[in-house]
Amino acid sequence: MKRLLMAVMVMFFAITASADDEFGLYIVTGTDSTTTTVSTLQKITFSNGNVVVQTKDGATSSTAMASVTKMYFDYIKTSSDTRLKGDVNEDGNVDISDIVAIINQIAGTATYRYANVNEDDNVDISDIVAVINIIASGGADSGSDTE
Ligand SMILES: [Ca+2]
Ligand SMILES: [Ca+2]
Repeated sequence: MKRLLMAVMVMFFAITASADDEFGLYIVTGTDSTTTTVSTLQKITFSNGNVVVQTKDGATSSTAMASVTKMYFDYIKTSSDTRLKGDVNEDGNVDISDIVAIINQIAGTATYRYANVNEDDNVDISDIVAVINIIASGGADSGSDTE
C-alpha cells in the first residue's frame, strides 16, 4: 500500500512538476486543511494511526489518520495568482478553446495543469460545465480565490 502510494506520488511529480510553481502537500480533515510546502518537506510517515509530516527544520505535525478525509499534492495558490479561473490553456481568455483543452485532457492527448476548473478530485465533464458557466456568466473571476 505504502509502496503504491509512493509510486503514485512519484508519477504525479513527474507529470506535473514545473520549475516556477510551488507544490504543497494538503491534508484535509473535514472542513480544515493544512498545507506544507513540498520544498520544506523532510518526510511523511504513517505510524500508530497518525500521519506525521516532518519538515526540514525538524518540526513535526501529527494528524490522526481516522480524521483525514483527503490528502493530496497541488499547486499552492498565492495572492499574486491573477490567472483567470477557467483559463485552462493559459492564453488569457476563457473561451471554447479551454473546453477543447479539457476534452483533450480527458481523452488523454494533452495535459493542462489548470484543467480541474471546479477544483474537485477529477478532470471530467463537470469541469467543462464549469467553463461553460464562466463563459455564460459573461466573464471569468480571478483565479486568486481561496478554497
Ligand atoms: Ca484560455
Ligand atoms: Ca474537476
